[in-house]
Amino acid sequence: MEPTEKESLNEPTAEGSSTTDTSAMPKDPSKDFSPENAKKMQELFAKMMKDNPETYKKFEEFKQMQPLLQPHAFWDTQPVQKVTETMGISEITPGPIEENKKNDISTEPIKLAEGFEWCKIDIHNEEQAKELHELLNKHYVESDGGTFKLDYPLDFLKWALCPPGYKPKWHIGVRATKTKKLCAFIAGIPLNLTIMGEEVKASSINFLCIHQKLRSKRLAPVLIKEVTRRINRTDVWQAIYTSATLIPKPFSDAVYYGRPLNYKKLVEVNFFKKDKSFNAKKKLYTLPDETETPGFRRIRKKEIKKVYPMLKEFLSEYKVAINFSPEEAVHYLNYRENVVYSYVVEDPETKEITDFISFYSLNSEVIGHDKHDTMNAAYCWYYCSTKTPLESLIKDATIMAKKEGFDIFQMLNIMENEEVVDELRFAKLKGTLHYYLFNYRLPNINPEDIGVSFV
Ligand code: MYA
Repeated sequence: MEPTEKESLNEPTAEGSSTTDTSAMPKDPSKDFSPENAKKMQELFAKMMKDNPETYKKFEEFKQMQPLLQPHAFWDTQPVQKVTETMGISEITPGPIEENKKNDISTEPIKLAEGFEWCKIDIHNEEQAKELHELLNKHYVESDGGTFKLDYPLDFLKWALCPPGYKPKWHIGVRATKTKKLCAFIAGIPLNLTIMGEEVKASSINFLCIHQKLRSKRLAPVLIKEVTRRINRTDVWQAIYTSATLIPKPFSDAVYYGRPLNYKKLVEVNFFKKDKSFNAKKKLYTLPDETETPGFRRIRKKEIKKVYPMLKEFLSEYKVAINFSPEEAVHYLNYRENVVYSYVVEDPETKEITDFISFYSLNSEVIGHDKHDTMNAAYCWYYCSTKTPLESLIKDATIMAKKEGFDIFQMLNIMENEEVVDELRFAKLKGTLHYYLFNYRLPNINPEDIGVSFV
């Protein structure tokens, strides 16, 4: 606080000075702006917050949401929840924010800036698939310091973008008219959700990417409007998406956990900092060579049929969950080398399938390292358990991931994941992933109420 302001604030009023001598009275702490008092007030506030974890949580949420109170030229025009709606001022009834009709949606593409044109990206066309792969590898998500860059192999992209019933028209590219170079992309993928018990036909949006040279030119809103238009033309009005960027307005925020599988390498690539306890930690993170649950083994394609009803039942418990069709379950959950790794527990006596767990593979390029080119990460995908405790299932998944050559097993604190992190020696990683719904009102929910995973 500036001294002038402090002095003027502490000045006795004309009225006060003429009637009472306040010099002997203790200062009103709310008007004492001395550094000592500020420190005291801070300590008092911290103690108050510690004594009231619920209030503290609300305060932290509020602090985090501060940027959302700023104007958002694009998002303020879209049917998404406003931050003020979920601050507990009024009750929220889950449901669509606006109702529309397909025929009111333009059949014409949104206008692009001069020098750019829309194009369809056919991932099954080798040339176009390579272009997309190159755009994403060069310009998609990288870690803070630029040390790691996610690497989406073509097989992975085909799997992620083309589930049964996928819409080729929702894989949208932007090219420079002159050079025909692909410089931006966004993908819509159909999916069904269950939100608070309601079945919602929706889409998920992923792989929004703009060439670094074209950033901050308001191209992202144009891509988002075009994918919205194309999706709306098929009579779908809701979408789910995640992003590390905070925009109006997440319905939940999840954090990442990582279980080192190859601790030495993770330290060498600087994913974990080396400290005095390196040897102790290396020992601590050692896993058994073989899985421990009797009957834990790789899934056979025909067994997805058996897992499907179990998984559907399991996911129906979550407030926001994916609602797989049988065909989607085969696509997303079957074992695919280098893409998805899926396992079941077969009861050794009854031969019944009782549990299921899967993870997907997503490696990062390690930039500028002389010994390592990639860091191989396994990401927890879907699971359901009827007999085996989740802790044992995830432990066996980490053992399999280690055997398959992964360096780390990562997961968000969605589903029941947080329950096992301490016991299985997961470390909290940096970063938050915000979960969003488009055109759907929903009170804030906890990550453990989410049953949708993203790649
Ligand atoms: S999340 C992955 C996002 N991609 C990356 O992080 C890759 C690297 N970054 C980039 O390529 C660019 O920085 C991007 C922004 C493309 C992200 N989600 O063009 P701009 C808003 C939504 O000048 P750029 C994923 O793929 C920003 O707040 N909006 O910005 C899910 C501002 O709006 P406003 C975002 O930096 C995507 C405006 O864009 C994001 O050059 C889900 C500025 O535009 C973001 N991640 O490009 C998309 N980042 O002024 C929404 C910035 O209002 C889908 N912005 O604050 C919605 C549902 C649509 C379908 C509905 C169907 C019913």
